Amino acid sequence: MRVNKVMPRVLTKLQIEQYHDQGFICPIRVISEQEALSIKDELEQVEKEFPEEINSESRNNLHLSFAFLDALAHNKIIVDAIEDLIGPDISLWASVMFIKEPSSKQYVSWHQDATYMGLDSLDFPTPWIALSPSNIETGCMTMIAGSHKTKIQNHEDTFAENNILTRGQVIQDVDESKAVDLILQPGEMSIHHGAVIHGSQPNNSNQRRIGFSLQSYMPNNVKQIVGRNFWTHVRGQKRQDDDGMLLDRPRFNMDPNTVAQRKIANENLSEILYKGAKEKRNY
Ligand SMILES: O=C(O)CCC(=O)C(=O)O
Repeated sequence: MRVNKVMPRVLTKLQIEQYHDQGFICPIRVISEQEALSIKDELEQVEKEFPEEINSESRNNLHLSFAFLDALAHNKIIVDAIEDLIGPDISLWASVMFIKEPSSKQYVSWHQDATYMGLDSLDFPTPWIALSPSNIETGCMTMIAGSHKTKIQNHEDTFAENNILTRGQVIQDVDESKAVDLILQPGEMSIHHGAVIHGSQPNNSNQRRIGFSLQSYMPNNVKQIVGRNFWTHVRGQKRQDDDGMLLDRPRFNMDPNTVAQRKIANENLSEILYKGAKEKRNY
């Protein structure tokens, strides 16, 4: 999808072209480093306070339980950048908090996001916001430039212990000569295409690597065809799906209304992501 706008809101014309040509752009400053670190502090506070709600296996759709993450999902700079790429009617499908603990073996194998998302399109953008430094030492994302132009590749489910993808799904033959590391400071984001091949290495540093992946923002014509259509409305005209609902926004952390909606949305998400899989993990 190409949205030709005369005056982009946040992205430069060059960045828009890069997104279409390479399948990703980076870095884009969203909030200050200070603001990112205070979001990280709040995240670590709620991890202590509500360990049932947020933990390594309960990491999907946290924007429905915590108001400070909902605010990030609706951040004007992020949404303006997305509007530059997909136009004015925007809904969010899901979010994932990707945390790699210090000196841990957790990694993400080469994959294309759109493979198991159950959508009738591969063409949608995912912002990934760094809440701590994301670099080669901490295990930043690496993208294969231009790989979004190929079709979805064969993914092998491995369920490997340290692979933090749902199925541990792997694409075997990847042209690593086109690999680009996405280095981000806290408060910066990258945006990647639903079909770009990417992955990330373990965190070899003594600090956590935390990225909030808003996966993904879509225009209203993209439909969920495996599960039900649960969406968070973000901007513009509201979606009208007859097999789902628009989710509410939390008014405060652990708003019981949206915590309950998150449970339903996560059950739906799990059915979609694990459709046809031989095993099912808790995330
Ligand atoms: O956080 C990571 O290392 C991987 C995240 C990812 O694959 C994604 O956001 O699509």
